Amino acid sequence: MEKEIFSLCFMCSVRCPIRVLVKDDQVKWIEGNPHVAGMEGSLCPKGAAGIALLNDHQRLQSPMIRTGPRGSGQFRKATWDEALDHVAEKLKAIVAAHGPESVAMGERTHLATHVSKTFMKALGSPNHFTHDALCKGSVNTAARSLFGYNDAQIGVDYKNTRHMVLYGRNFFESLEVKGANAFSEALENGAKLTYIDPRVTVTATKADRYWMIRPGTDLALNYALIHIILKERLFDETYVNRWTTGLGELRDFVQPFTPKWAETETGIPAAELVDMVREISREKPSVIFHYGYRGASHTNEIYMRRSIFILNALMGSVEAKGGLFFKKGPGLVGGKPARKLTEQTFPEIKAPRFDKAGTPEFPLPDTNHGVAQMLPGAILNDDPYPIKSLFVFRFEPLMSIPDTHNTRKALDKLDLIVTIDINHSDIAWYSDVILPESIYLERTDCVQQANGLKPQMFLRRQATTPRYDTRPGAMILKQIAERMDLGQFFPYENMEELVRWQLEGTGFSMEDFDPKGFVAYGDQQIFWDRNDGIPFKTPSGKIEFVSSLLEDVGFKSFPEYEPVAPPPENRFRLTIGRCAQHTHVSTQNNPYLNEIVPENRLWINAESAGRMGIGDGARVKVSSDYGEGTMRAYATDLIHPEAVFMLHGYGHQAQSARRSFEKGMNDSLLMNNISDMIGGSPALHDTFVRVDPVS
Ligand SMILES: Nc1nc2c(c(=O)[nH]1)N[C@H]1C(S)=C(S)[C@@H](COP(=O)(O)OP(=O)(O)OC[C@H]3O[C@@H](n4cnc5c(=O)[nH]c(N)nc54)[C@H](O)[C@@H]3O)O[C@H]1N2
Ligand SMILES: Nc1nc2c(c(=O)[nH]1)N[C@H]1C(S)=C(S)[C@@H](COP(=O)(O)OP(=O)(O)OC[C@H]3O[C@@H](n4cnc5c(=O)[nH]c(N)nc54)[C@H](O)[C@@H]3O)O[C@H]1N2
Ligand code: SF4
Ligand SMILES: [Mo]
Repeated sequence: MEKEIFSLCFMCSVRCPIRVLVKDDQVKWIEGNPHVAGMEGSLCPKGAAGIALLNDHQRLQSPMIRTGPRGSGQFRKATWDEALDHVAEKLKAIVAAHGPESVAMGERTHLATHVSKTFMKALGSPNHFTHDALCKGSVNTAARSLFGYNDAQIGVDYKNTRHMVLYGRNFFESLEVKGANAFSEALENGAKLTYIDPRVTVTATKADRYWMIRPGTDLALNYALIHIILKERLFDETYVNRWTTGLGELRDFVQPFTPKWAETETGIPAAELVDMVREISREKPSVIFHYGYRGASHTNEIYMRRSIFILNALMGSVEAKGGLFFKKGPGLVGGKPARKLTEQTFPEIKAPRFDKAGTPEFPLPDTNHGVAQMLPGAILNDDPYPIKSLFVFRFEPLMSIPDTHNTRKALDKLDLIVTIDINHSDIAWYSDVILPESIYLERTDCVQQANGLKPQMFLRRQATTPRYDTRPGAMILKQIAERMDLGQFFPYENMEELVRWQLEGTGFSMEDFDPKGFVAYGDQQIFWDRNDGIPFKTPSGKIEFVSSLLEDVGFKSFPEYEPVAPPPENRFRLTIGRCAQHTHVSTQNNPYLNEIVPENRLWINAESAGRMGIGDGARVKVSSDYGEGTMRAYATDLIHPEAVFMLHGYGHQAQSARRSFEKGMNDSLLMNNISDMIGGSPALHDTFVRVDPVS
């Protein structure tokens, strides 16, 4: 008999709602959940390849304990009891000798993150960190500096917008299915798209206006846009007067940044800037300057992200239909959110975080997430104290933290590396113990609290029995904790009990999720009153152009603009990004997806390539001060001459993932590990590379 199960995809972390058809314990079909607006059967290529992951023999199949030198790939299979006992025993010894703060745990935030945080709190270590800083740390801090809310508390009303501006937000390749469908509908209804990227992406081909910006100069562009808006009084005066502070300072600051000045810095004609601003301001407040994730990532990224949010504020598009909105939680409609294990009481932790987030040295990054890229430095320098053990849970430090050689050197200093993964990732290959998690189709997961215009909850539900000897991560961590005598913080025996515990007091039961895969606290969209009712969480209760968050710790709201130097001779600015067919570093070994995009190529401007004797498809050596490798070139006039571009996530070193082993190149090998020390993002685009033909 065929069963229908509503669940959540996890081929990437967007977690689209899905409908899974299962017959005889086999997944026959996966599609977007038809009951969820914007999904209605849609799935991206990665989501569709979930079935290939389920049946892949080249994923992790059982716990493993390392037998040869680290990185040799020599492991023995172990039973769960053996592996968990081994981890607990080693961990006890490390905690006894070096204190609980010598243990760190990194993960890509996921539904069971409250379980991992609980594990670390129970252990007594402050050193839980997520991917957040690597992905959008400076976006998070910029949002807090203006609104008092972080970016995760902000949503985008794509469907009703009249004009969206994207700064390297490659919306139709770096996908989020619901958003892409909603914005496609807006485009069909006549909305406009302005797209800015040194590279012609799929998104560029759908834009009404495309600017091939000189890489790294988005900040200059925005200062000029603000200059024009203020000079021509194109802003939403009622909104700006009511809800912002520091307009005078902003006006004085942008005075020198004329369109003509910006043309020199960005390469975009001054007249086009003026046209765009006039056009978009006619549609205010239903417009979006998208704050993005990646795109231009430099040591002053905080100011670029702030400039994007400021443009929204000037258009009055913050908390507007067709603009940005603050996500509404169940409390606003008299409901209660799902419980989290972290709500329990834990022993006090006195040690500072390894990354110093929240200390005077690095005051502003979000301490809920920490700053992942600080880990290698902390380990190598025993700063602020020795780190001896790393737990990795759905995270890949070797490929996702810049400067792989440096990260590997740091990992070499550790006494214990434990990885909970589903794939033979490079970090699993480099670990001492590998604990395989059941994939998303094989496990029930923690509740997803989905706040938004309408607060809802979603559930990931087990669709099939696990194919191999794997377990859900929330069970694995509980079972280690029990062996450390910390079992009392994990009040469940299986995932269903954990979900039921989370739902206590919400008024919903697990069965309520059966018909549609989600439950809603109400059916009305909630917008706050733009005249008088937007509860900005800044000290002034307003949008702070002059930011108390920044200034209170000695940073300027409007520092002097530093021009972006072109690359030195025979060098290019390394830029990176994603494609629609892969998730970061996770899916390159998936049988279907590997077939579609098996390797990355180096996009290089055709004229520069021609001058250097590099033909399209030729092998090239790409090198920087940090590392080097070879790959094939894609010589094209679709990229700015100052930049080269490669997809992130290739050049895997784990031999057991045979399809992706040594295919293409790992961008992290080339990158300098430096950060925006205000916002917290790594400056992923601050590295220049040499490109040489390989004879
Ligand atoms: N050099 C460089 N670094 C980057 C970026 C870049 O473009 N270039 N991008 C940054 C960005 S935007 C982000 S978001 C981060 C992402 O960084 P990561 O989170 O490290 O990358 P992912 O590929 O999402 O996933 C990492 C690991 O999760 C495993 N995994 C997948 N599904 C599951 C599961 O269900 N359970 C478990 N236990 N494991 C699972 C995968 O096999 C993989 O090993 O990287 C950042 N770092
Ligand atoms: N298919 C797919 N979709 C995903 C993901 C995935 O792994 N795969 N990951 C998800 C995650 S975690 C994230 S963070 C988002 C990332 O989504 P995006 O923020 O859209 O990120 P990227 O794919 O890294 O695309 C970055 C773009 O910035 C351009 N760029 C480079 N330098 C500059 C510059 O100086 N200025 C401007 N304006 N542009 C520049 C690059 O050419 C590239 O096209 O995607 C999400 N969606
Ligand atoms: S964007 Fe694609 S891979 Fe990511 S959750 Fe949605 S369907 Fe799955
Ligand atoms: Mo990300």
